Amino acid sequence: MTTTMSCHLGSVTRHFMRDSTHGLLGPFERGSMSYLRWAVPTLLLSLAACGGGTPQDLLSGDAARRVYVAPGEYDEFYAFLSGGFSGNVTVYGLPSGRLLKTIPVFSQFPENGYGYNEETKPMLQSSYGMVPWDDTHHTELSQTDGVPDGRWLFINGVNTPRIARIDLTRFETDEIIEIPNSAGGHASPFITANSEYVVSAIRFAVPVPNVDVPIETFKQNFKGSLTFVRADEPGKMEIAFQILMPGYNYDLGHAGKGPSDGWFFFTTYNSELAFTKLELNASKNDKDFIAAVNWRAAEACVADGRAKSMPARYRHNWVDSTTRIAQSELKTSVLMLEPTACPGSVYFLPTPKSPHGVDVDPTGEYIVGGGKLATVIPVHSATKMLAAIAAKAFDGELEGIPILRYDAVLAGEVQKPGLGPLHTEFDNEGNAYTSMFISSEVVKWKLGTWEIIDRAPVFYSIGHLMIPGGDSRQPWGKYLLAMNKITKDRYLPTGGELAQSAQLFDISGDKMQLLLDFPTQGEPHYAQALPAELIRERQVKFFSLAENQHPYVVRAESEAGVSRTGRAVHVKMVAIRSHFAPDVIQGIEVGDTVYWHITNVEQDWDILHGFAVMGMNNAEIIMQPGETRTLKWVPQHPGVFPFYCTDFCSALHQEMSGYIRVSAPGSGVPLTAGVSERAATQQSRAGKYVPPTASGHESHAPAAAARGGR
Ligand code: RUQ
Ligand code: CUA
Repeated sequence: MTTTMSCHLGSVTRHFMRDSTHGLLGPFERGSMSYLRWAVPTLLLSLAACGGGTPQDLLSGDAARRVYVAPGEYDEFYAFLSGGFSGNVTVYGLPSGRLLKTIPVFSQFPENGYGYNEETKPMLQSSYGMVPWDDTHHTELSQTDGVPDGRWLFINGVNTPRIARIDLTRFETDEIIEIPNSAGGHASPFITANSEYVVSAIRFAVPVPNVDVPIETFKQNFKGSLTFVRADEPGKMEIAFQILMPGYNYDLGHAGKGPSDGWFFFTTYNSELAFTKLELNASKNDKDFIAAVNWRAAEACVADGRAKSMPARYRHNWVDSTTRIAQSELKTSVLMLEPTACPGSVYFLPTPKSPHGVDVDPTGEYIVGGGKLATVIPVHSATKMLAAIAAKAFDGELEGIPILRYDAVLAGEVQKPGLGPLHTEFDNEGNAYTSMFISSEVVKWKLGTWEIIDRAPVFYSIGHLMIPGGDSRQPWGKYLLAMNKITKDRYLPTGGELAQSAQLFDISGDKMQLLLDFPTQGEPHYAQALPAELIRERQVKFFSLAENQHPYVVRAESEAGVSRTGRAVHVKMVAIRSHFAPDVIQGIEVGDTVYWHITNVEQDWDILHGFAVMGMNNAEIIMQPGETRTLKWVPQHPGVFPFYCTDFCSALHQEMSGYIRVSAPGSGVPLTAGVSERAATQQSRAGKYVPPTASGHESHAPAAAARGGR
C-alpha cells in the first residue's frame, strides 16, 4: 500500500484568504472574537489535514484485524447513530462499521413505505399537520438503574420539537410526542436513570405561549422552557410538566446519578438575551450557565398543585400494537411550573463561555461543561453544589433563580485541553474523553486530577463522540466513536456533498488508537451503543397472523376480494410466495380511490413482500411477515395498470404481479377480482391452493361488488 495523506494546506488557505477579506467576515473587524473563531478552526483544519494519523500508523499495528468481522460473524456492539437532517436513525455494527439498518423516525422513508402507507402516516402528524421531516440529534437508550437496558431508543426532532420512541425488539418507531411551548428541541431526549423521564429543552427562546409580538421585545416577551416527558410506559408518553425559564438558549442536558441523582443539568448560552447576530452578540458574557433542575422537587411541586394548567396544542402519536395502525391524538393543555412557585427546584451554575455539552461522569459526582469558546474544560462537583445550596453560596439571582458561586461549585478545570471543547464521554476507569471541534482532536483526561493523558487527531471537526455506555453509570468502554462534521479528503469524492465521517478508536490501552473510518448518513450528532447480546436474542422475527387485528386483514385467500363503498374501493389482498390474490381486478373507474390492504400471510423470518402499482403518487409499501399494510392509490386515467412485488422474495418473484383495469367514469364495468390461472396452477402444483369456488375467476368478487354497491 502506498497511500499517503493528501495535504490540503494550499486549498484551505486559499479559501481562508478569500473569506477573510469579504463575505462571511464582512461586518467584523479582523482580530475580533468572531474573526478568530472562524480563522482558527480553518487553519487548524488545514494543519490537521497535513498532520498525524497516517496510514503508516495504522499499518504498523493490527488495526485491520481488530475491526474485521469475518463473514457469518456478528459485531460485538449495536451502535445507534442519529441521522441528523435525514430525520432517521442508522444502526451500525461495531467494530466493523457495517450499516445494519436505517430506522425511519421523523421522515418519510420510501424504502419501506413509512410515512407513505396509511398505517404510519399518523406518526408524522403534528399540530402543524403532517410534518414529513425533522432533524434528529441525540439517540438515547432507555435505562434501568442508570444502565442502558436495550428496551427502547429515544430520539429528538429539533425543528418541530418532538421526541420519538423506537422499540428495539422490532427496530421500529412506535411513538412520537410533540413538545409545545418550545422551539428547537435540541437538549433532548436525555433520560433519567430509570427511564422515568426524557426531557426536551428549548434552543430558540420564543414567546410562551407563542403569540405575535415585535421581535424587539425579546427581553420582555421571550422565554425558555424545559419539558419533562413521562417515558416509562410504551404508548403512554405524556408531558408531565414544563418549567418556564429565562429566555436563554438551552443547548444540551444530562441527568444526574449517585450524588447528583434527582437532578437534571442543562447548558445555556445567550444569557445576553440577544435576538440578532447571535454569533457576536451571544458570545459577550464571560460565563453563561448550567441550569441545575431538581426534578424530584419539581415533580413534588406539580403534585402539590403549584404548576398552572395552560392551553397548548400538540400531538401524541403511537402505534396500536394489535392492529399495527398508528393513532394520533390532539392534546390541548400542559402543566407549567414557574421556578419561583417551587423554591429549590432550579439553580444556575456559572459556566464559561456559551457551553455546549454537559456530561455527568459514571459516579455522578462530576458535571463536565463543554465551553465551546472557553480555554478550559470546567467541571462542577455535585457534592459541592449541594453544599453550596445548603450554605446559600449565591452570587445573586436571575428571574428568581439563584446563581451559585462559580468557586463554590467548581471541582476543577482541565487546563489547555485544546480548542472548542464540545462533548465528553467516559470509560470505566475514571477517564474522560472530550471532543475538540476547533482543534479537531479527542482529548483524554483524568477525572479528579484533570491532567491530560492523551490526544488523538480526528478528521475533521469532531462534534459528538461516543463510548458504549459512555454517559451511563457503567460504561462498557473498549471503543470510542468520533463523529466528524467535515469529511474533506477521507473517501473517494462524490461531488459537492460528501457523506459524514465516523472514526473508531480502540481505547482499551493508555493511548487511543485509530482503527477505522466509515461514512455515515445525514449528519450524526450523538450516538449510543450497547453490547449486541442485550437485544440480539429478543428480535421479533415475524408477526403472528392469528393475532393480527388489522380491520382489513386476510388470513387466507378465501377471505380476499374487493368491495366498494361509494367512490372508495377496498382491495383485501394476500401476498404469499409467489403471487398476489386477487391479481386481476376490474371495474375501477376514474374518480375512485383504491385502498390496497395487503397482508403478507407468510409466517417465516425475513420473507418480505413489497407492492407498487404503476403511476401511484406514493412510495411502495413493504409487508413484513404477518403484517397488513395499506397503499392509497387514486387512478388518473383509464387503462390497465400492472402491479408487482418489489422485494425479491423467491425464484418466481418476477411472476409476482397482476393487473388492475381502470375504466372511464360511468362505464359500468362490474367490480371483479380473481386469482390468475398462473397463480392457481403454481399453488395447486405445490398442493396448497384451494380455489374459493369452482368457477374460479370472478367468483368471490362479484359478491363483494354487490355488497358494496355504488
Ligand atoms: S449537538 S455536535 Cu446537536 Cu448534540 Cu453537539
Ligand atoms: Cu413477493 Cu417478490
